[in-house]
Amino acid sequence: QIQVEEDRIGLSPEILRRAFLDNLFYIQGKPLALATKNDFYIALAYTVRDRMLHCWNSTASTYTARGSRTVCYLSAEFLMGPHLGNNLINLGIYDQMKQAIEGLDLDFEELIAQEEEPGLGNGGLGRLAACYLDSLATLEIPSMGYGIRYEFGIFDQEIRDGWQVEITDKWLRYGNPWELPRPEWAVEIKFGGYTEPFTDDQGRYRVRWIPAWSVKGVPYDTPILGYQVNTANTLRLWKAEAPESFDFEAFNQGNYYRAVQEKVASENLTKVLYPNDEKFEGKQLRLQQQFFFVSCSLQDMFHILERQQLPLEAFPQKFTVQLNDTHPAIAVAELMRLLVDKYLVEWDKAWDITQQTLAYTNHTLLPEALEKWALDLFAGLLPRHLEIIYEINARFLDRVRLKFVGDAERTARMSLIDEQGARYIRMAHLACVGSHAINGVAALHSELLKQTVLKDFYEFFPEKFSNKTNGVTPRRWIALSNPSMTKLITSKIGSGWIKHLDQLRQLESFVGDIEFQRQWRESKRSNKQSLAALVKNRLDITIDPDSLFDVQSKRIHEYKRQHLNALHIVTLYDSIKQNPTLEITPRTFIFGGKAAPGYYMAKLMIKLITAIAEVVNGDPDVRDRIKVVFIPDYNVTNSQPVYPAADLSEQISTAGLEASGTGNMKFAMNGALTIGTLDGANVEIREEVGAENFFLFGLITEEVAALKEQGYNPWDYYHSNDALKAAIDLIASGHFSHGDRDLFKPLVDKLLHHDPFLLLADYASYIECQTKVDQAYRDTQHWTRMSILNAARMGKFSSDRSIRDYCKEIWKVQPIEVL
Ligand code: 26R
Repeated sequence: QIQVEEDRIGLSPEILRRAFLDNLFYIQGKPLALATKNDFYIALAYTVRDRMLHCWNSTASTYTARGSRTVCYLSAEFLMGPHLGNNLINLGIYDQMKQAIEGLDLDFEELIAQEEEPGLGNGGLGRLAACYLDSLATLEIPSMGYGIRYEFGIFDQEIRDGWQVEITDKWLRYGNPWELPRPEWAVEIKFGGYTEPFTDDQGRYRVRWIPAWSVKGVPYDTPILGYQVNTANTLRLWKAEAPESFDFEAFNQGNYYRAVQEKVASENLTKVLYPNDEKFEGKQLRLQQQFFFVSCSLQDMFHILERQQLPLEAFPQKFTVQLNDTHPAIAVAELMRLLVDKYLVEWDKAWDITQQTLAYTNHTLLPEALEKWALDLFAGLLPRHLEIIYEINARFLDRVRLKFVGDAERTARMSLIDEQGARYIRMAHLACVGSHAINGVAALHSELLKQTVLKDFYEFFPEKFSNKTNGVTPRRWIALSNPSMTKLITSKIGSGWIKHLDQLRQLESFVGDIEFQRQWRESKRSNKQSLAALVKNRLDITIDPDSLFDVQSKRIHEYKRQHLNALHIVTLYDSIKQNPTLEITPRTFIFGGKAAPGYYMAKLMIKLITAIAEVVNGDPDVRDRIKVVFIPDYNVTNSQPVYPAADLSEQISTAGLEASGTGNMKFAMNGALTIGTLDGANVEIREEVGAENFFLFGLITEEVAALKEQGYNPWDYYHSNDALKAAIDLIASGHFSHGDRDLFKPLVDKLLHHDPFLLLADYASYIECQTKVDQAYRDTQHWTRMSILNAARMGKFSSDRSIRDYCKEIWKVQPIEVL
């Protein structure tokens, strides 16, 4: 009895090893001699999971006993990254487990690398949700992540002939040891059909929704353990399956095949993650996904309320629901429907509950990313919700008219329905009206929200608006991914900083310490060496760890301006070709990132970078001074060795367009200096690390607006800057495309004739700033000082700080310790 218990919870290397062998045999059914790498990985994962289950259970019972208020984070994306390494860090048994495994002559790192990461997100927004779950658990906040269990996550990227090729992400292929299906808590989700009014037996006017079809939502739960606490919260992802009994008719008619077909159709609902970011497409299946996971999650909350025998009025006391962008904004209408139609709460009371419960975070200002659903599509899928939205709108616009008498234009602007031409439902408006709190994700972004896309709403309810600057978890982004720096920092200031990142400030007292500087450089150098080995291994490109590693990794997008970075490379290349003895700091330009499959210009940007790489890396005149690498399939796993190896972080979006950025934080925390515009969280990073430790360039938001206002003409910049003209001409000439002058024509033409992201206007400033970087890197000591100060002053950008702000100012929740 005690023996079994010990093997499932014991933490010494000896017990871990025995437990691992036990799981290998009893779960994978393999003795050591016959096991594959995947068998080892699964056995290892179960050995870790076993050690989390007590925490998970105690957490649940503690929350129930204490009747705690729960944060429900609703997100269509959770970009969790691999669980194993992170759970080992949070359990505090990384080194013990390594010892246990290596004692069996197995390669520990190789087993960890076996995990297929759950890539259930596109980029920033999904990864933010994952960092927030880590901080919520670490801060001991009762919380639950709710989302979709996509069978295929974000596609895997291959580069063929320099172009992106998409491969389906079969992440569940070898099983997922971290999740537990909970079919007993499945819920039913209805779609389509029509509504009809009726009078119920108490003489009340009501509406009945007669749906046309339904699916079943099955929850899959993953424990989310905090760092060195007993709290293990839950990520609950919903999978769509065929409904239990909807198709009886088909069976009765003997139409067995149709019934089976419908089963297949049901499962399509959660089949695949939409790989678009920042470009809205009104796809019916996407609306189905959104409503599906929102309804599943809200129904789940009602079940919890019932199980705890709490009245409906307690809903906002029991739950606070955060909407991660507008993807779950249909929650406004669905919560109203459940309260009014199912639980017979009167409208005003239901509206109070809804508003008190919901809060909305905006993550983008790009107009093309704002979700608006065509009215007929919406009506076909959610006829009852459309009526509810009309009712919300009618009541809301009455209030607008009362406050702004005679301002019909304002009423039209604020309406939940866009009626200029074809009619659409504006999801951001629905989210604003239905929530008690609205926030942006960096100081600048939150200000711009109030001045631009949500201006009317800010004027109507200013008290709802606030800023919550993003953050990232130091557990994954430092402790796990940068062990050499972690060890060095801990040797100086102890390990408290992993939970209290502000403590990194203590490093400032060592900034002038020559020995510490040397160790700091040595750590960075070894991280660069590791990345170089990876690049050699995977791409067969040799890069020099003593060169400056200049990195831009993020989704490929025109507003993020990877092509501005490319123009700098071409300029350097051209100046070396013109002047072969030119002295420059040797640099390695590293790129990584996926393009949305339907985003032609982004794919062409990838081709441009790989084409430049081919020429530059193949040219003996330049290749010892500059190298260009495109790392394929940039995801959480592949990103983890990148941040620790960077010297320079490229954060070069057009001012006003990057809501926050979070990669910028990961780089700086790992001792990279930033070259960046005053955009998103760059503004606050620069404030924290000090202007003297940040390479600033480019137009500011107001100048961008003014320039566009006065009529921007990229052509003028092209003709008045020789280096710029030379760089663009070289690309247009076919120099990087085997003489093909057509290949990059769409990109070049767009820059010369339209350039909506102002690359040409910012070019001179960018190049000048890069020259300063080049100079600064030669002063090794000074660069090291700046690098240390960057890391030391990043405390603000821990997601723990962000979550504390949300808890205090929006969610009104307190930690509950799990014993
Ligand atoms: C509507 C749909 C196609 C869609 C639009 C936009 C789908 C996904 C997105 C992604 C957006 C919302 C996103 O990821 N935004 C990023 O959020 C990060 C976290 O707040 C920010 O750091 C980053 O600046 C922002 O681009």
